Amino acid sequence: MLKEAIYHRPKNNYAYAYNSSTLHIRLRTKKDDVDAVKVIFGDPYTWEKDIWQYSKSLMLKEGSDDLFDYWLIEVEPEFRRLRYGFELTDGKETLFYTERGFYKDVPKHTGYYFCFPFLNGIDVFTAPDWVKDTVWYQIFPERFGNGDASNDPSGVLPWGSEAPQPTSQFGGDLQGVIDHLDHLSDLGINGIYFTPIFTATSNHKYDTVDYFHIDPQFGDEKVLKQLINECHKRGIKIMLDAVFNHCGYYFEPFQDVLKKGKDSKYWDWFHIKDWPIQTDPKPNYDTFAFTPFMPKFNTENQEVKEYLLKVGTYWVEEFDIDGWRLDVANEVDHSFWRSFRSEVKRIKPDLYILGEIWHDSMPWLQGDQFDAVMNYRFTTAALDFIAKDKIDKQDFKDEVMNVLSSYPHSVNEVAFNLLGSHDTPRVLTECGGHKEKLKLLYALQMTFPGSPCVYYGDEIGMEGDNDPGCRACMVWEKDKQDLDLMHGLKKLINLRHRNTTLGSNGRVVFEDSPNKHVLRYKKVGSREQFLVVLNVSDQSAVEKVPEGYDVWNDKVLAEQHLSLQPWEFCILKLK
Ligand code: ARE
Ligand code: CA
Repeated sequence: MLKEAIYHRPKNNYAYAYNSSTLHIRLRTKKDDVDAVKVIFGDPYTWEKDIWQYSKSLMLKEGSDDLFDYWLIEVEPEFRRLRYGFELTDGKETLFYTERGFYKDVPKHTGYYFCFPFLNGIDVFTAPDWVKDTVWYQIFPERFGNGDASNDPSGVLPWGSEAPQPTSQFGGDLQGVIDHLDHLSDLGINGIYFTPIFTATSNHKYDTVDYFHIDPQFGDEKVLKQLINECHKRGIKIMLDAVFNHCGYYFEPFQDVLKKGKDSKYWDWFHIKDWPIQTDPKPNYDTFAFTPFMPKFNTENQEVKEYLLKVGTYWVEEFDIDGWRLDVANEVDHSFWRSFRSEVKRIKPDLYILGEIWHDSMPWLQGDQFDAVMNYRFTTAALDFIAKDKIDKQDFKDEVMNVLSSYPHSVNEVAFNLLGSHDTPRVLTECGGHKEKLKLLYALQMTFPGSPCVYYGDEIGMEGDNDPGCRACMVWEKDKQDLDLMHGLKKLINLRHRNTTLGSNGRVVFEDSPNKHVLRYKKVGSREQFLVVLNVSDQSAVEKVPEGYDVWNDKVLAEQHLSLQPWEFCILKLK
């Protein structure tokens, strides 16, 4: 047994409260090294005649990545406290693993064991229930629909007349979204994520000038209210983008600093290193990246904190929004986010807080800050495997299991799973225009645990390279939309809505396949199971499948050797 590979540390993804009565305990071992693991567990204060009373249970091998196996067990400790250790067997030796290391015999005293001191309800990571049943649609407001020509900025270009440039304006607005809500409802969408809509200078509005008003190019507060009402009537949730890491150059407090220097009462609102302020060749104040137009806030300043928290609560209280997506979330201090969470949840306990983090995010997902992060690791793995043929099936499975085991199940169930966004090339472009690949990606995304998001226009086959290419005007002419693609996606979304095991209520269990390019996984729910088979290849493939109901083609399938056409997939509800 390779002891060096064996790892456990209480809290985070290795030991956490799944809900108010259940603990999940995980263990990592070297891949294919250990045959069985039992957890030894008991209440720390239950002794009889000086002997600690414990039980033993087998752990389930949850999955593996390239280096490790991951083991899991659910425990419901009667008194909400737990001491525990592990008994590992590889056929040759048996070892006991505790907080104090490895032993040949089972340690007698609880002091040696790992400790989950107490399951305090208030500390349990709990994301809003509705999130896992939500299929999001991301809208970049300047480019979705122009419903009101009277608010068009000067120099507006005819809709879709040319490829977008960094400063183009096409006149999209909130009325344009209201006008097209049927399109979203028809697709089965029940959540919209808007990139910023508050007054700002650029077309993307990430350089906020006024946090309390809708950008006049997009409409006003009245139109937003109307939009939110219309959406809520249709069961569509609304998530707005909060840009709290930085403001725009023309934000009044920053302008005041530019004018008055150290005499400005806002001097300490930013991180200014020198006077006079310079923007070239590099700003001498902290910014987002090195963008002088985005001065970074000093969120440790009490006034800044109060100001931004007011923004956070204002739009929830007055406009009843359902979620906040937090821009550049990992560059803002944790203490700010803790206050943010308690403030906004005080007003609306089931508000969704989604942080924009592209990297490992466990420090923000412990229950006191965010409910989820944008799952770009899922995006990259899916694209590298299916769209770009850059990694093989094994690499894909390894990466996915690595991501899933990096977080609690409760976190994975609400992860924001996207295939692309306003910050990446469009998914169809990543597929080299290959629509069959895109359909497989949609099948994967819609049968994966988490909260999937469709980037506007991807459903009808729009293409576009990295920013600004991915931000073209939505195509509304029916004859220019790929309706076949859209109907396929609609069907998948509906399947997901009707069968929650396909979504977050089903755990992913990969299966082997004799075909190198066929990906198989089960979705295991508490009462039912599905089998998903994706043929990621231009060759047909034969796969042995058990008896079940083919929910994609709506027919019963007997146990058989199923022939899959190139790029075909099958979703089977198992008997
Ligand atoms: C503009 C130009 C770009 C140019 C850039 C240079 O359009 O072509 O490269 O300026 O300064 C907003 C606008 C952008 C604009 C940018 C700056 O939408 O169009 O770019 O402002 O003015 C990292 C951050 C992540 C961030 C991305 C972009 O961690 O937070 O970079 N995303 C948010 C928003 C953006 C927004 C901003 C932040 C600023 O979603 O839309 O940009 O408010 C790796 C790294 C990640 C990195 C990621 C993408 O995987 O690990 O950390 O994300 O790549 O670069
Ligand atoms: Ca307009």
